[in-house]
Amino acid sequence: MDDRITELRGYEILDSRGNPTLAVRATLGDGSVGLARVPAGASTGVHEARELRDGGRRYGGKGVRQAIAHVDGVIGPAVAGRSARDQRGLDETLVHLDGSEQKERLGANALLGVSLAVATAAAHALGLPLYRYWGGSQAATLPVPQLNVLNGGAHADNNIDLQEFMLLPVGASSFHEAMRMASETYHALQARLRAAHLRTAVGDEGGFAPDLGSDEEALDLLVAAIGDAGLRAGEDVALGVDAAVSAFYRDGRYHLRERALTAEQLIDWYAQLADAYPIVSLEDGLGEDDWEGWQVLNQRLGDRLQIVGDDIFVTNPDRLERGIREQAANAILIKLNQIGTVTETFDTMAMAARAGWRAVVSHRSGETEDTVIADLACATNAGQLKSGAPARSERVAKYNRLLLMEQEDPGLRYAGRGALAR
Ligand code: 2PG
Ligand code: MG
Repeated sequence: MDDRITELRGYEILDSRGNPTLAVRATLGDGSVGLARVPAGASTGVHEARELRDGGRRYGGKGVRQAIAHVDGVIGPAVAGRSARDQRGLDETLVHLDGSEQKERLGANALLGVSLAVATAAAHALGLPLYRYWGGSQAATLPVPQLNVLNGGAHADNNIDLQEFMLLPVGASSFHEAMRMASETYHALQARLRAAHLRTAVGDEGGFAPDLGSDEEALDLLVAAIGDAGLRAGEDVALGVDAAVSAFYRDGRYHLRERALTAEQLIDWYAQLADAYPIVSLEDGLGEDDWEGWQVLNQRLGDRLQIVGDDIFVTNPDRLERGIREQAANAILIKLNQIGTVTETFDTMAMAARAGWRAVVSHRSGETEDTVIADLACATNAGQLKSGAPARSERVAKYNRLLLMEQEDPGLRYAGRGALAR
């Protein structure tokens, strides 16, 4: 088998918001091909690896022609002839070639496109699905989905402070049962909104953004919808929240819609919500640089909630190491494009696992039909995958990939509630 990289080509395609993004095709000596499509965030953390955008008027400055030129003209020639199976060697070369602090020189989007395209090509060359190529016989777990079905915060024009309310069908016995529970709840929620003459249009991730008066009202609505679907809130379907408050932090306070709270006050409010509702997971409860606040948050609520860091850790091993040392959380959100290569992502996940932390593999708000995160979640036995509502094809594509895997591969089991236990 000739698994040497013979060609890398970048292409400009569109993401789910109609913004340009990068597709990369890797071709190997034996003719195997791998195609990768790169996602893009909206509420991006300041410590993330930087995607390269063209600027100017074209596509409002969001074009990716420079990133493509880097794939075709810089990275391609530099890695031609390398074995596609040496992912670590490839990714080290990419990081070295780029040489900048946050991968802004060649662009994290260019680097990730190449890293993923080569991995996919290598899997094809070996005749393996990507999750088996990555995870071997150890890949055994289908993740609990975190489905964002209701939105507030910066993602919506209503009176809700928290950005994402998610369904976690922890009580299901299989992945397809989990998706049925989630979909039935989603439709029950839609019916309730309709009956109350509230808006049922959906946002970027397929969740509703009704004009509700408060976060508590949103949580009441979700609990009611779970009941309408004939399910038990907490037992069958639990709730998760992404507060995403990084952007609201200024001068020692979190400036929510109608209140300005200190970290301690915000934590008090989370504790009240956790008492009153079946919430099991809280993401980005505090800001991306509020390390002290995170410590308090984890001390106060870490024994009853999964405390997930997204913007604070940005899938970065250095930031995660600090988080583990300071016991700032007990779980990490994993986004490939926050760090920029497959190997660094695996290293971060391995570090989290060694510390006994949980990992939630995640989409971005700007997505494509690419399903690589489904394979990543399964390959690493992460146990959880956040991919939006059970609506809009770029979200459902990931869930569909897992639904097919479950039916085709008897070696895979649904993680269930155990994914959240320590
Ligand atoms: C988040 C993500 C995905 P974005 O905050 O977790 O829901 O949003 O991709 O816009 O950063
Ligand atoms: Mg988040």
